Amino acid sequence: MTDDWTNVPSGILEFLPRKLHLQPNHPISITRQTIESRFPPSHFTHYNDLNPVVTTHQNFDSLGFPADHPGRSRSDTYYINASTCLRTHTSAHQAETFQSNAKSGYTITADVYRRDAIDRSHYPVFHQMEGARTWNRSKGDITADILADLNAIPSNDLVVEDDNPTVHAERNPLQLSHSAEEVEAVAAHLKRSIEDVVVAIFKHARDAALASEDASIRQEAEKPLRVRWIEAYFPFTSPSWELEVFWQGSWLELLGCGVVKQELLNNAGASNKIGWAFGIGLERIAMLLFSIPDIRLFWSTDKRFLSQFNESATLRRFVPFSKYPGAKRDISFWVRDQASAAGGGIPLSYHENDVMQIVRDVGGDLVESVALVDAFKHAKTSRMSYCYSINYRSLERMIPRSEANDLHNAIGEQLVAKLGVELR
Ligand code: FA5
Ligand code: MG
Repeated sequence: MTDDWTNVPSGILEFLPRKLHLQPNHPISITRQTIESRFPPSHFTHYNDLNPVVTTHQNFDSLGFPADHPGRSRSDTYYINASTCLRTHTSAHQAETFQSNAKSGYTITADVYRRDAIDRSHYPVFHQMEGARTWNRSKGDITADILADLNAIPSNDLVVEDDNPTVHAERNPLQLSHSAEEVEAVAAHLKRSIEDVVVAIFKHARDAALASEDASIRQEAEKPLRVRWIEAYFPFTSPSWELEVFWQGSWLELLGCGVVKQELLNNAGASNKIGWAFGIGLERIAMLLFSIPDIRLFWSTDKRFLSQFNESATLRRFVPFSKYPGAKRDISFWVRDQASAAGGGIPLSYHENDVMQIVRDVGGDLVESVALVDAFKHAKTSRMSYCYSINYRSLERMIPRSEANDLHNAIGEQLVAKLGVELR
């Protein structure tokens, strides 16, 4: 099953059975249920147990990703072998679900896997929810039907910044087979549906904040929510958008969405349909909902974390248990030049995500963050030097200094063995 394209470490495979989105009283599961409740079973099937191992056809080709798209590279995606990977997004299931789903809409919630940076909001496994809704075009003029469905979504008083036209010839084009009128209607239905989710989420988050004993938290919750639509690009939708919220001083991307490419629907045997799709990151929503400060906490099995969430009670903010001190250690190394690239599985080119993976393999959840602090080229040898600062901190206990040193030394040894670098 494995081949020379395989790059999934065994540590990553251990996440597959966890299914946090199905674990009772887990914040990811509560977040899923909160969003699903805005997409009623009259129109939506909710899929929650699709296999994370998919073909590269499902994850990329069926969605129109070009052959040279960077997302396909072994530095970004976990491959089981050359034709099979761990899904990098729930969109991997769009084509098959458009084909098999009996209702006009669906949601798909699932764990997704990406080789990525290490910090408080990035983890190699996270959860997404895909949502889609279609209308049957063979019925003739369907614009009126879409607008009737739009009016059935509860109205709200959320003010959303939305400065761009629905369609823009260069930046966000209409598809050839669509009329401007249909797409205006589909886009309006999409945006209202998602705004309805955001209003529901933030109503819970605000109620929880207002119940806090901390006056500054209550005060912050009184401020109006700032939300904006911006133009985006995805190979499988056009026009496309992202929704951002202003959170703790900066804009945070919550989701991507758009009008589904007709080719994808045609290939799924649904050529008579037009519709929208979105993909939302559940950890980001859950962090806002419960004010959870670090993405690693979702994987904690510590009772002090898990016991704080109850799906049948009013939502409460997470109260951090004591914050243990961290230990920062720098590591610097020379990257060997191309000419001396050795065999033994050492990759030909240096990629930062390979460093991140080694740090994760050795340090696991004891690593809070990894940040590049310095990079320069040697004037004579042209070799590159990199320095990373690794912050070791457990969410559950105090890490002794000697343990941090041991981890740090082991990471250095692995960098030498697996990437062929020379420690400085
Ligand atoms: C996608 O994954 C598209 N499949 C979304 C989509 C679906 C577009 C359907 C159009 C139609 P993107 O890579 O931007 O897009 O991820 C979507 C969301 O997942 C982000 O907005 C963010 O909320 C979340 N997300 C992405 N990367 C991470 C990460 N490393 N950690 C946590 N959340 C993430
Ligand atoms: Mg994005």
